Amino acid sequence: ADKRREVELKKSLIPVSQLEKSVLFERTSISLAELLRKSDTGIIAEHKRRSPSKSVINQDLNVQDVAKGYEEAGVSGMSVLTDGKYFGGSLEDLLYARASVEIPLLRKEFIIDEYQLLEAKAYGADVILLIAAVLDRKQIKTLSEFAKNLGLDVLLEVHNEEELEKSIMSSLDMLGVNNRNLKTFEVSTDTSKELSEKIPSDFVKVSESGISSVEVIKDLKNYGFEGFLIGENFMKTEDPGASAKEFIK
Ligand code: IGP
Repeated sequence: ADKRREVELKKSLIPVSQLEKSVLFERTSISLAELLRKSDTGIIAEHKRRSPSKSVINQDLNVQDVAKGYEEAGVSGMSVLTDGKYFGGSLEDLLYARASVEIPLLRKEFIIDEYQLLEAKAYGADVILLIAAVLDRKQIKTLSEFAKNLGLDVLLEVHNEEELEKSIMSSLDMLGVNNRNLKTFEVSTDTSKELSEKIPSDFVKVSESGISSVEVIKDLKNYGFEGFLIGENFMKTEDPGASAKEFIK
């Protein structure tokens, strides 16, 4: 309900008609799913200042430098946290990243309303995240179809089999398994491995969170994963781009 009110508040700040008139609304999105299918590096590097599980990760860097570093390293895409309350991000972060790089950008946010998808498009995103843990099937359908109509790719995130089963539908491009248990904050890439065979092969499989080495990526590739969402492991260093490069070379 809090989130709704926040969205409503924003609505009164920037009317939909104005969002739709923004320059970036006309920009042709790049499909991250297609890049990953072409077996690109597969790394989706995240900009994350802080998190509920770790508090401060890195407050000192500016998002433009982080974005440029990631792009230079050769990542497939970048995830930008726009949630302010828990992660210290903002839509401006997304806009600054868009102004700095060409790679596909994921708006990382708790999305519950179509308005947030219009914002994502207007601030330069190519991909949006939907989290099965907080949405029912009908919401996932409405939101993913709305995103597809805006030309955005959809990454649907699950934690378990139940969430996966209720979510499978053709308006999704990528299925992400979050290795972090949102209740206990425990992280295990076994979650990805366990769910991998239950994900239909027409979706690009993405493994999210707690990925800390190239070995882990190699292992996950054997289970059919083509995308690897990595935040903390890069952001905790002074030069996230250089850290990403270590995973790609
Ligand atoms: C990145 P990590 O452990 O590499 O920092 O994780 C990303 O998967 C994580 O930030 C994340 C997330 C989310 C954040 C995954 N799903 C949903 C906010 C909301």
